[in-house]
Amino acid sequence: MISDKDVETYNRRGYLVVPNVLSDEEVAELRQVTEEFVEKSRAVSSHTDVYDLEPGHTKDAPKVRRIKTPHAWHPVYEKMVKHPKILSVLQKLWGPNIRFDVSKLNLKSAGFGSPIEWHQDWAFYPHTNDDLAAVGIMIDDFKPDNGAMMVIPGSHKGPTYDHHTNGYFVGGIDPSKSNIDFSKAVQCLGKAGSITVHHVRLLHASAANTSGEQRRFLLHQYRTADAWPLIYKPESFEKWEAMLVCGEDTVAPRMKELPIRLPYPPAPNQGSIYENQRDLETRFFKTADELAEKKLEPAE
Ligand SMILES: O=C(O)CCC(=O)C(=O)O
Repeated sequence: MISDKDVETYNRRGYLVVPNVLSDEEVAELRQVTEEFVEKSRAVSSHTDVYDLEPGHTKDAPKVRRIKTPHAWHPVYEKMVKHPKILSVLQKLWGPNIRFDVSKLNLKSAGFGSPIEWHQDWAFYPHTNDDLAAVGIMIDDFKPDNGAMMVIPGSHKGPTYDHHTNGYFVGGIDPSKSNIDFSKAVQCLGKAGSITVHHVRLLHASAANTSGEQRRFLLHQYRTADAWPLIYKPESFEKWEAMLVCGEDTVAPRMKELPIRLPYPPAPNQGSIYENQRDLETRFFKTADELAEKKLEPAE
């Protein structure tokens, strides 16, 4: 699925966009199931184990920001976790032994999809080594104006940035307090059925979706089998072993000296990253509402 050159590119830039991974039928199936979930969200009025809701969600106008752990709720999502083409990409990057962690589906709906502020996944779940990545499946075309994920190439080799505000972990970087050169950011664009793979230490974010087209992104977190989490204990060894998606398991974690900051004390707003980031003091992105208000302001 990917070449030696792609592996070199991934190691240098910290991310890849791989086209044509899912068939049109697989994409259509994901879209249909996702629409069914959004339809069912009319029955809820606050965040649940399944739904993270956009501000303004109502029974009549359902607005879902994220479906949490979709692989746990529907076989169409579950099947994606061991998709042979996705695993072949990861095996080319890391070798044979790979463990899944968790999935999430960020919807970023047309006209109101919320932004996600700059962060590194590593700030949430450091491990004994950093051979961890998130795979993002594009369920829609990712275009310049529908909130495609943005990354800062090469940032996976840099520091682990402060994701705290007022002494609490908020899961986002305060742009006014960091020395990050955001002008280096690039968007990960592609057709539906493409995937992104981004390194756990890579800086990434995404703007609000102010376009008329949806941007649904099914994300899976994976790691090499010899990466052991530093800040949480697996629920049971059985469950830990069951997350191995290919190759052989080990009880001998590989250690690497890496810059680590712990996500403690925990975010005042618990829940999804959207909730955590509510306490970020300075934001990089405007929400769709803020952008709409700006457009309505009379010209000076
Ligand atoms: O949906 C996106 O654009 C970014 C996803 C992400 O970084 C996250 O959910 O942690």
